[in-house]
Amino acid sequence: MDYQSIKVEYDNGIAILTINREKALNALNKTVFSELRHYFSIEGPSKNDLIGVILTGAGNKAFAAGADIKEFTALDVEGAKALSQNGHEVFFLIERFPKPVIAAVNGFALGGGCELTMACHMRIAGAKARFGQPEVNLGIIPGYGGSQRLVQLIGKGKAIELLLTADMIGAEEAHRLGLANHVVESGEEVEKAKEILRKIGTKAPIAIAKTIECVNACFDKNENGFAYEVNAFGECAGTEDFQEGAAAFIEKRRADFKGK
Ligand code: DAK
Repeated sequence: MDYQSIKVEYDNGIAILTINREKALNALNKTVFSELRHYFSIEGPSKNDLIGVILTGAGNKAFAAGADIKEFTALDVEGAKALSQNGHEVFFLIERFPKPVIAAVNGFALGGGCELTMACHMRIAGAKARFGQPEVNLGIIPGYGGSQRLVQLIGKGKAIELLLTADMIGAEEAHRLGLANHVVESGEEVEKAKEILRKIGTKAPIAIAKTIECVNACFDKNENGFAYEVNAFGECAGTEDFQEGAAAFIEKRRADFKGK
C-alpha cells in the first residue's frame, strides 16, 4: 500500500513507522488511523522476519499532538461513538500485535497521541517529550483508551490528576511515574528503541508473542490471566524453539530460534 500520512521503513527486521504530518504536529487524522490499521492488520503480519515496530513522529517537535481537532468539530453523538470505536480497534491491533511495538516519543504526545503511545508496549521518551491528556480543555474525555491505559500504567491517583487537570508532564516525570521506560537525549529515541528490539530479536519469537498475550490478559476482564499463562506456557513448551533453547543452554552456545 502507498501510505500518505505515515512513512514505513525497515532496518534489519525492525519497522520504523513515522506519523508524517509535521506541519500539523502529526495530529492523528482519519488517514493516519486507516493506515495504522492497514499496517498492523495486513503489512506488519505479512513480514515473516519482523522483529518489532517503532512508532515515532516526523520532525523534532511532536510525536502526535492529539487527534486532529479540525476533523471532529461537526460530530454528533453517534458519529463520535463510531470514531471512538474505530480508534479503539486500531489501538487494540497495536496492543495485541504479536511483535513488540515501541513508541519513540520525540516531542508532544497529547490526547490521542499520548493514547497511541500507551497502546504501544513500551515508551522511550526523548528529553523534549511532553505527555498529557488535555481533552477536558476541549469539553471531551479521552476517546481512544486513555482513561483506561493511563490508570493501568501509572495508577489511579496520578492518572486521575493528569486526566482532570490536563497538565502536561515532561520526560523525567513520565519516567518517574512509569509512563516512559527510558529517557534519552533528544534525537536518540529511535536508536534506543532499536537497541531494545535488537535484544528482543535474539529471543524465541513464539515466547515473545505469548508473553505479550499474557501481559494483555492481565488487563482483560474476560480473561483469567493466570489460566491464560498456564495455557501459553504449555504451548511454548511444545515448540521447536523450546527444544533449541534448552539444547543451546546445555551445549553452551547461542540459541538459533526459528519461530516454530
Ligand atoms: N489537531 C489539529 N491540528 C493541530 C493539533 C491537533 N491536535 N495540534 C496542533 N495542530 C496544528 C496547529 O493548528 C498549527 O497549525 P496551523 O495553524 O499552523 O495550520 C500547527 O499544528 C502548529 O501548532 P501550534 O502553532 O499550536 O504550535 P505551538 O508550538 O504554538 O503549540 C501545542 C504546540 C502542542 C501546545 C499546541 O499545538 C496545542 O495545544 N495543540 C493541541 C493539543 C490538543 O489539545 N490536542 C488534542 C487533544 S484531544 C474522539 C476521540 C479522541 C479524541 C477526540 C475525539 N472521538 C472519538 C470523537 C482525542 C482528542 C484529543 O487528542
